[in-house]
Amino acid sequence: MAAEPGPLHAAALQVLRDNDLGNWTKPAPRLYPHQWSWDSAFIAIGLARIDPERALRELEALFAAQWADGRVPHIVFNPEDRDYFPGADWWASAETSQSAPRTPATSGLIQPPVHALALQLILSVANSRGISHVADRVADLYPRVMAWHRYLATARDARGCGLLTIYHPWESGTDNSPRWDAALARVKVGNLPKYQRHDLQHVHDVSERPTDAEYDRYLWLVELLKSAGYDDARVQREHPFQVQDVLMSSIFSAANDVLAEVAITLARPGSEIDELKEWSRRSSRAVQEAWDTELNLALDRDVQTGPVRVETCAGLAPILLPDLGPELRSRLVQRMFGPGFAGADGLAYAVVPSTAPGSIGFHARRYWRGPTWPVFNWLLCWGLRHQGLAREAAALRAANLQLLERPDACFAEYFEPYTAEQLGSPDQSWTAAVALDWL
Ligand code: 2M8
Repeated sequence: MAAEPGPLHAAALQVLRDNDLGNWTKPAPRLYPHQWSWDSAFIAIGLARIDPERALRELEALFAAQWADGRVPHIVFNPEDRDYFPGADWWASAETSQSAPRTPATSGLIQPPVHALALQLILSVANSRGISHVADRVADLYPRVMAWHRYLATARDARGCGLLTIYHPWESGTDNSPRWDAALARVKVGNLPKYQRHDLQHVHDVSERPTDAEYDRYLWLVELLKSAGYDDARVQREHPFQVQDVLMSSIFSAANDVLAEVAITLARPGSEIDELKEWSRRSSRAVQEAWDTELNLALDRDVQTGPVRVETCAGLAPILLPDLGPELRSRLVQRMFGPGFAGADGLAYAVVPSTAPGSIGFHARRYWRGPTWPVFNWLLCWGLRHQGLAREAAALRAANLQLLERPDACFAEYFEPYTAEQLGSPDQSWTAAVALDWL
């Protein structure tokens, strides 16, 4: 007999219910009032076994805002909420690009493509429970997900090298990571319109969020993308921030492999399945080539200056690759659980922090510069499980659940790694969603 869901499960579900706006879910009650791309994918994963129809609606709402060129915007704006900056007006997507939908308003950036993982889980739940109307709607959504992957494989990897290029730290999902410090430092901020941040009003301590100097650069990069009409070919000619992202590329490799399985279940044409498998192999190869034997991590590559030598959780992303060899697999496990990450001295729980303690750019409280993100740990667990490393996946899952079970954890956005203090927003949807999946 299956165990009854316990109080953590009930509390996690309540967070998702409270943040639910009908067809999509806010990432956080106040800090993030719109729909975010990869948050929605993780939310769909958390809901898939509980309510597969609602989980699918989350993805359908997101893909309804897909651009004509296939990109899935990182934010879909809620017209009823103006308490987020930069809002729809700043992005001016529809005014700037023919590809953007007229409505709803969206940003012009992307985020990592975890959506296929959610789609596959929903399809398998629907098929195993005989919920044919959900399986049919997965088949209807599939071409949009395929178009999204095609956009990434072509526009974001114009030379077909396997590494996807990002134009802004916000595209990486690990916004304020030391991964971006050097590239961002080179950005010369021009004539930026005056603006007011809203994020600082929604956290206890402003030092947990990026600095104003960083925000100037973030916003200036958006100005530059707008002046290039959000057009990939133009952006790649002139944009000062272009980095080949190993996390994005590893996720893409895994997601193509998973989407190929969905395509097989849906009896899609063989040519399409072959194409997905080729994109998966290509990215996997390139990420494995980005492995640095000194730092024992995969390194992003700045298009202007070469490998970015920092030690962050993104460097562990090859654990997601479907065709990883045994040697790299065992190095990754050692690195992940070793003294640089989950095995670091003095951590409250043996979970993977966002930046290796003591390495360049590490800060225990700052955004993506040291704290622990349970959602990122979930991704690593997914990878470990798919590598057949069940014992390691179970250990990482257990440590994360212990952290989330603390009475004051409140499904926080991120946690201080030494004290387990909750940071950022409480009641963060994706933290609740991955807890649901783990439970
Ligand atoms: C954070 O990013 C947004 C900008 O997109 C922000 O700081 O305002 C990141 O953690 C990102 O990965 C996440 O999707 C978003 C919403 O949770 O918040």
